[in-house]
Amino acid sequence: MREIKVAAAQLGPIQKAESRAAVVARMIALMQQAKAEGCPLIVYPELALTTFFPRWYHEDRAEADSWFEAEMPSPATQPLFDAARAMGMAMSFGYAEKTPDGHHFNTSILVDAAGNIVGKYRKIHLPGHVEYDSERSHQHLEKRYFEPGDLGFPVWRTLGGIFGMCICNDRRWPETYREMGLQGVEMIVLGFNTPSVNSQKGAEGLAQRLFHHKLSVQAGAYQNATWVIAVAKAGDEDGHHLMGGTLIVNPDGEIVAESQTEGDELVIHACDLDDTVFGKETIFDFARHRRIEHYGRITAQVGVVLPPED
Ligand code: CDT
Repeated sequence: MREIKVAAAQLGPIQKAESRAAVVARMIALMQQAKAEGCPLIVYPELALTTFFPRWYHEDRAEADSWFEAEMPSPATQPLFDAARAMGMAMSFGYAEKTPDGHHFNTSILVDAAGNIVGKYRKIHLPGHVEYDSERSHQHLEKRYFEPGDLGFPVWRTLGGIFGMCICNDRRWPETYREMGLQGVEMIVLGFNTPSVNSQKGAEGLAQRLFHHKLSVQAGAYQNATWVIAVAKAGDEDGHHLMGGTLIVNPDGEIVAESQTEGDELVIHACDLDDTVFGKETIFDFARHRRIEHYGRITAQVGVVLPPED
């Protein structure tokens, strides 16, 4: 048994005018609760420090840089790192990263109980658009503000297991999980900000969005025999609603714990990393059962799959 009690720390809405200091205070309050519950690991959402700013159009890139952290720990997050180290808590959270050479990524980090950043992931699947789009009910400008991640989907041997990260839209793509599954991942932590309506398809509302979210996360967990911790930023941000749906999913693809609110809320479960072993040694033993040579030939032309050559 390799049990790790995880706190999925859903954050309620963060308004545009709310300071990072105020958000970090909320994050520390959740961490104190998680510590009191006996959790050594707390997981926060995507872009945890601010409102979901890609909904706001900035013509001037430099102006948009105000949403980014130029270092980590940054001045605003130093109190979070100090609190985590003092409590001996490991954590993961997402933030907008500006690198010293001027690149911009939607990033999440994994920090061990001593406060060392042991893992970094940069979001690969960036949804939305680059320019202001008056046809949409709301803007989703991730493609404007971020470059696709350049780190792949690594895994890290830490906290007594094999950990991976992805961010929000990544969770809808099977290859996200499979990349990490092929490296033996035992727990994937991810944060998300998902508007509860589709900006281009009015009929797609909260119920369908929650369904697709759960479908993706549960399938990814099951098909790769891994735990998945999926953490929302939820609620009404300046009139824009983000769905909740924070989940802890076991390696059988079952939801074992989920949020009940759209506010700051801990979702806790004691996850046994050894629960991944059965799936990895049986139906999803990739080394024994995958038959890549029979899958077909994928040509350089994207999307065209040809039958295998004789
Ligand atoms: N943050 C993020 O990636 N959200 C997307 C919304 C998709 S609609 C442009 C998601 O996949 O949940």
